[in-house]
Amino acid sequence: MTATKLPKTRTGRILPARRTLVVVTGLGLAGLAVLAGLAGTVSERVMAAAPVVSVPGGKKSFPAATGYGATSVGGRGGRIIYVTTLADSGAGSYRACVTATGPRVCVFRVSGVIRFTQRPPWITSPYLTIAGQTAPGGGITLAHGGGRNGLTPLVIKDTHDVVVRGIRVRNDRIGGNREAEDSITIEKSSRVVIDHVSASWARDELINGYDDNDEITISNSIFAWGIPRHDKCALLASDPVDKQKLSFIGNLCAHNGDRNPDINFPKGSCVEVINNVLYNAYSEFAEVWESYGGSPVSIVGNSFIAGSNTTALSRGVARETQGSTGMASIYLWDNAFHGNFKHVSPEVVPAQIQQAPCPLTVQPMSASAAYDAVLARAGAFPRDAIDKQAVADVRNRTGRIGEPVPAIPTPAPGTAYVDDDKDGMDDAWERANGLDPARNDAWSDKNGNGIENFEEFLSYREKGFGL
Ligand SMILES: [Ca+2]
Ligand SMILES: [Ca+2]
Ligand SMILES: [Ca+2]
Ligand SMILES: [Ca+2]
Repeated sequence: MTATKLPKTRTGRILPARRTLVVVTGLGLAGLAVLAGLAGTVSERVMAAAPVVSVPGGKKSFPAATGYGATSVGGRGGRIIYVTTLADSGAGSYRACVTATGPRVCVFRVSGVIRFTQRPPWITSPYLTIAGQTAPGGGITLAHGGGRNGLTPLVIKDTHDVVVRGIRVRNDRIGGNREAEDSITIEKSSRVVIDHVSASWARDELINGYDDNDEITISNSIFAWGIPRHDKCALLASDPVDKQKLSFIGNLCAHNGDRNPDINFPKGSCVEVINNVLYNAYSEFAEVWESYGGSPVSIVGNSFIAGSNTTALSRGVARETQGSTGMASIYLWDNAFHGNFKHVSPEVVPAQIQQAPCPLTVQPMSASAAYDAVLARAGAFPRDAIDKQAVADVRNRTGRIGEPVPAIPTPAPGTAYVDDDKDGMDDAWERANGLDPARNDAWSDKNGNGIENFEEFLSYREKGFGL
């Protein structure tokens, strides 16, 4: 076969004959120590040039925000609304905060499980920040009560500019009439950030983008243990209408049979799957679909790691051509594969492209550095028993899909910081930083560095968790 007869990708940018074998050699000593004793290789076939990075401009949601959602306004400049009860509804409830209108920030004065006994609240009004980092003790977990209202606990729908950070969403398994549900659904919304969130025990995806979303970031989160036999990490788009920009960065998917993640977007989309740790898939890790025109996607610096449910037939990067309406454009760079499975499935090769479909929004870490970072810092802090178990399972290559069946851990109680001026910031921290503990100065910028006092306070809280 001559080179001129080899099939080109749709973009015509590369011929399979130009494939080269690149062995990932970027493991530092720490990474090697962590990976010591693993079966399998740390290698990858790629036929690609190093990625181009272009960090988007504009004011970030918070200093560490990354990805296409990073300029979400969230609740900046808005009301500080206290959550003072774990009750489903009423004054001081989470429901009252998220269903209020206008720019607003939910600040938690309690810790524990907020269990919805009615249909969980939908977030449909824009300019909202859920600041789980403010909670005392062990933080906040959203759950549902099973039965007729055992529905997706966190729904962001028909809205924009929503930032959700530092909470857990743990569907409960109780109740006999539960409908299929996600842990988190983002539907027909734009400029949404899900960051340092943990989700488990959904009967559909742990996180699911549905319909016409755009400018979405899902970062630094833990999605572990969907419920068999529909145990799925992330369906990044379902039934997309228009092209989308979406970033999936620094997450852990653990103990989910497939959709780790699932990628099915129209042409012209910018989709990036960067620096994630993907553990113990059964049928598939990442799946790239073509039923909406052939997804363009950059899959960069991820670790694909076999667990006890992974078999020699499991696929690391898969291309799904059922209902194809156009070939996908798949850019692979610096991914690490550990264990005996089909690392890059053969059907992927004709769809591989030499350069990322869109410039990456972040400078990627090496897969091994990302592995360490994700295991150290992903999820909601302080970590609860489920996240600790998920992370330990990755480190030890232990655990199984669907097991164990835990009770939802009850976050430890704690005492909220003193905040007599009710601006959401600890008055002692205010004094230490020259702010006014007798006045709401959440949205001014005392030190003139371009970051509002309240966002600086949230960063301080996160440092207290070791983040
Ligand atoms: Ca779903
Ligand atoms: Ca204060
Ligand atoms: Ca103040
Ligand atoms: Ca500042």
